[in-house]
Amino acid sequence: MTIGDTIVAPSTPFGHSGLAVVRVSGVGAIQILSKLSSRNIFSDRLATLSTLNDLNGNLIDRCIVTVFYGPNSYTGEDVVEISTHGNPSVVGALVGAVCARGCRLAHPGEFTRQAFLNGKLDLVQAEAVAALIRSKSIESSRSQQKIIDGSLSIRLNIIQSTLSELLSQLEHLLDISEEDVLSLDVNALFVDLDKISLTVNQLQKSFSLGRLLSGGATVVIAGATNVGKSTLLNRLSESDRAIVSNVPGTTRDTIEVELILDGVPVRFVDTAGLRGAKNSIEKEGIKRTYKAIEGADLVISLTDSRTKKHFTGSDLPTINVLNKADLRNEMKTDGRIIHISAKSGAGINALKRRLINDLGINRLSTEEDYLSTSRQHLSIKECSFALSRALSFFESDVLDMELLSFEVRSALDAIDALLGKTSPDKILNNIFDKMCVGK
Ligand SMILES: Nc1nc2c(ncn2[C@@H]2O[C@H](COP(=O)(O)OP(=O)(O)OP(=O)(O)O)[C@@H](O)[C@H]2O)c(=O)[nH]1
Ligand SMILES: [Mg+2]
Repeated sequence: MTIGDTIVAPSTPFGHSGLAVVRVSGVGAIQILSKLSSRNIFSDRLATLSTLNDLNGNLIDRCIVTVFYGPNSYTGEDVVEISTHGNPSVVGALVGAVCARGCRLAHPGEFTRQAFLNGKLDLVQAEAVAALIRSKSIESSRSQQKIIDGSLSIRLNIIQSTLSELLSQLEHLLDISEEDVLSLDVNALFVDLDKISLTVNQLQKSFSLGRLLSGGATVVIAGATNVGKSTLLNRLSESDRAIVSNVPGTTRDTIEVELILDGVPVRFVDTAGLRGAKNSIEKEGIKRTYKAIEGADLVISLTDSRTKKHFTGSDLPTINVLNKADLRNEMKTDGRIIHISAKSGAGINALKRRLINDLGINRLSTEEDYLSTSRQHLSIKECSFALSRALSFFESDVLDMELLSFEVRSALDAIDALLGKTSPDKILNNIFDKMCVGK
């Protein structure tokens, strides 16, 4: 290790603020701090007021510095956190002065990558750090915080160690005589594998809810022209986001608004009304409506009269909504149709409740652990497939130990990859490069 492996980055966003934090990590972190502050001794984790100067002795700022000696730091290395006044020039001068002392600028996510490489976090926890920073609701951040604390890793490590144990038993049996193999308790082996398979399948199923909590859902409002789609979007978002008029064909482009429903970010998309389009601009608008429907999780099919049909051109879950209830003076919900008045707001809460139910938001719990990235989902699926192939061998009269051992090894490899024990650089780059600089 050289001082050049020491990294620096602002950990707070660029701009004017009360405070800004600059983080330095690596073998030279404390030596650099000593040079900037002309002070040699810093107590571990004790916030200390220090005057920092650049290479030419010019004042940068009077700052609060905190030193975390490795390995008891976020990255596992010596870390210095410097709180300056929140001014971009001060932050720039400080980062420049640290680099002038031999440090280099950190890549996005490099502090967390370092923590991962030093065994402070596994890959599932590192992904949760990124998801926590991106999360749009307190429910979602709490769920990621639980994963950072290790709740999901504990479950995955139990699966990992049980599979390792089973694999070593199987490999041992492959090495010994046939009579000894015959003494194997096949039933016990089946029960153990079946139990792991059950847990793995539960985790695999958790992905749809985990993705919902962190990534949110998209709801498209579709229907004929003039039924009140834009009025509904404005009502839901309590804004004037979309133009409303009694001229059919007012909305041409898709218009998006994001709301948080019980902790889940839901993107509502207002669309061009569906009808035999009169001109090329409207035709393009309608094409975009269909494209929006393709990428949605649910459609609100809106109409404004009992005599008009609901849009049925999609296989997605659909909520049929009858608007302009104020004109008919009726609010009852008949069957699966929800009556609303987008104009007055009547029925909007019932519509929201139905959305929360039909999107699955009401099944979310911050007590549960969810897989939430496609990478995690892919690994757990591989593990689940390998285990179900392994279990299928027990249906034969003679248990093929070699094939069984191969599938248990595949299941174990998938869990190791999920935890980041065997992840190639390409996958690591993909995860850490998407994180912020300074994290
Ligand atoms: N009385 C009544 N009028 C409504 C209601 N919702 C919408 N309107 C009116 O219906 C007309 C059309 O509303 P929009 O929201 O522009 O309809 P749209 O479906 O977006 O229409 P396009 O963009 O042309 O497809 C406007 O005059 C609205 O004021 C409602 O609940 N009650
Ligand atoms: Mg409209």
